[in-house]
Formats: sequence, structure tokens, C-alpha cells
Amino acid sequence: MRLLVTGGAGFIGANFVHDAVCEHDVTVLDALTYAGSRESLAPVENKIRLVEGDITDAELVGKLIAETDAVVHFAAETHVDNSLSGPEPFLNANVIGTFTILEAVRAHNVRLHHISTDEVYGDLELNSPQRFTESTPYNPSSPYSSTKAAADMLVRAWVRSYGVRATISNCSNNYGPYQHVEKFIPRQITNVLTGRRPKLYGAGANVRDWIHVSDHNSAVRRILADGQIGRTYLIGAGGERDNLTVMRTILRLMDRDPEDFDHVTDRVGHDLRYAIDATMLRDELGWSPTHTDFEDGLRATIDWYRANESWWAPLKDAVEAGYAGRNQ
Ligand code: NAD
Ligand code: TDX
Repeated sequence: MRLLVTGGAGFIGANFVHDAVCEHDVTVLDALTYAGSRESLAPVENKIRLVEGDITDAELVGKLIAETDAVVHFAAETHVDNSLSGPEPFLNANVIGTFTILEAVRAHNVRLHHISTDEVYGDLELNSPQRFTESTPYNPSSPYSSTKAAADMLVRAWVRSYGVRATISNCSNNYGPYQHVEKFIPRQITNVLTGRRPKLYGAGANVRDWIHVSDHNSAVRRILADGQIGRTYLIGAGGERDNLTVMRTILRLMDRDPEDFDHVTDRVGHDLRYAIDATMLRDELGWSPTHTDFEDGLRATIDWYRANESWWAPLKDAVEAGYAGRNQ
């Protein structure tokens, strides 16, 4: 199959492309923003076509979609803290960008899989048995999650109104190789590796439902192959942990004192807890995660950042300067 992967030079997209080249003829469309890099695609650079361009460029998007059998749409602005300090790029990439992709798949009758997040559902109480399901009402908290929610709504409307052949997946927090050092886990690992103190927002009671990036991507492949058009699938691997626990685990795995970190200014509107019920994906498509031991996955991720300093070191100082300006 000819696959167009938007955002394929970012964290999840690049991991997806590394595997997809074994089965598909892959074109990546990526604007190479601060979050995307050619280096993330270096292991497969001779097996793909990388087009540097913006998903809001209707002419370019139309031309690429006319030449493809399916689109996997990862491209987005993705960092909640950036969306709080400057929301506008999120409107452009996440809303106008998704609209542009939808118009092109409609014009050329091309299959679309739209990648979204569990953050569209808002947050859950701590210590409750509740988890998000496909029927949980949307209730986004941040500029990031509200623009992702808007994009999901557009996809649903284009399926219903125009018969676009699309599926949606909403996944929980990913971790693994090639994640930008602005995000929680790689930030703390690279803080330790550069002699900085790790930084925890508030008390660290907030809970995230961690999934290894390869498990997210194996679910996306299953949905692309056998998902029902018009359906939303939730992807999660039962990996709920509070941030304090994750912080202490990283420090222990890196042979540091587990209390050797700073509490910093909390995120405004900080979502308390995310948790995914992935029963439908498991039952309907027979998917299951393979990285079920979080500590093993974390250890391998720490090893990756140790071994790939040349990938992340050029990003680190600017990211930390940005955080320092916000007392984070
Ligand atoms: P990322 O920030 O690492 O990568 C995003 C990529 O999109 C970058 O390569 C960037 O250059 C590209 N991009 C941004 N704006 C673009 C534009 N206008 N045109 C073309 N390319 C553009 O993000 P990620 O963590 O890999 O997330 C990928 C997708 O998965 C996003 O849609 C995100 O909402 C979703 N998601 C992420 C997580 C997570 O934990 N990281 C969880 C659930 C869902
Ligand atoms: O330095 C930090 N210290 C800290 O305590 C950072 C960067 C974060 N945190 C906290 C905030 C969150 O509770 O850690 C948690 C995870 O933070 P992020 O890595 O920023 O992720 P989150 O806000 O949960 O959103 C992520 O998961 C869903 C991705 O960035 C989104 O793109 C995805 O949709």
C-alpha cells in the first residue's frame, strides 16, 4: 500500500515509519517544526520519501493525497505547556491542518486514520474506578486538547456528511525513543544526564496512563488494516502511574537518590488523571500490548537516551531556558 504519514518526523510518527517501511511504500509529510527532525528518520532515509511541507498547504496536501492509498495523520502541535503560552500554532496545525487533510481525502476518496489523544475527554478523579471509553463525552481542558477535540469532531462530521473513509484513535501518554526532551520522561532522563535536577510539577499526584510507543503503533496498524470506518478506538495498556512514582522510578533506575529532584510551579488547569479502557480494541481487533513491564520499557528508554546524546543534546539548553522562564 502507498502510505502518506503526516508528522512522520516527530516522536510517534518516526517510530511508526521505522516499522511501516517493511510493508508499505511510505511518503512522510512533515513541516520539520522544532518538534520534528530528519535524524529521527535516518535509519530508514533510503526507504522513504520525505517531503518538507505544511499540512495547511492545500495544494501540496492535495497533490500528495492524490498519489496515495491511505493517510495516517500524526502531524500536530503536541505540547500542553506550549499551548498555554502560545495557542495560535495549535489552531493552525491541529484544526486547519486536519481540515485540509479531510478536504483532500474527500476529493480523492482516500482512506484516513486520524491520530488523537485521550486528553480530549478531560480528566478523571484520582482513585476512582472510572476510565475513558469510546462514549465518554468530550471535555477538553487546554488549548492543545481543545484543538485536538475540534479535529476529531471535524473527522466525525466528514465521515457522516461526505462519506469519508476515516477511523480515529485516542491514545494515552506514550514513552520510548525519539521523544522530544520537552516531555516529562525524556526531560527528567536528560536532566540527570546533563547534571541538572529533575523537575516535578506541584506535588506529582497527577496520574498518566503510560503506553510504550511501539504498542500505540501496533494498535494503529491493526485499526488501519481492520478498523470499522467511522469508528473511534481508544488505545491504552493499563499503565496508570502518578508522576511522583514515575520520577522516583527514573531516578532509581539511573542510580540516583529517588528524592533528588525539585518541585516546581504547577501547570495551570493541570489535568488530574487519565485512564483508558481499551476493551473494544482488544475484543474487536484482537490487539494487545507487548511492553507490559513499565520498568523494563523505562530502562530501555533510559539506555536509548544515554546512547543517542547527539540526537537530543542540541535541543536541551533551549528547552530548559524556556522552562526556567516559567519557573518550571
Ligand atoms: P511530536 O510533537 O513529537 O511530533 C509532531 C510532528 O508533527 C513533528 O514532526 C512536527 O514537525 C510535525 N508538524 C507539526 N505541525 C505540522 C504542520 N503544520 N505540518 C506538517 N507537520 C507538522 O508529536 P507526537 O508526540 O509524536 O504526537 C503525534 C500525534 O500523536 C499527535 O497528533 C498527538 O496529538 C498524538 N498523541 C500523542 C501522544 C503522546 O503521548 N505523545 C499521546 C496520544 C496522542
Ligand atoms: O517537567 C515536567 N514535569 C512534570 O511534572 C513535565 C514536562 C511534565 N510534568 C507532568 C505534567 C503531566 O502531568 O508530567 C505529566 C506528563 O506531562 P507531558 O509529558 O507534558 O504530557 P501530557 O501533558 O500528559 O500530554 C502528553 O500525553 C498526551 C502529550 O504531550 C500529548 O501530546 C498527548 O496527547
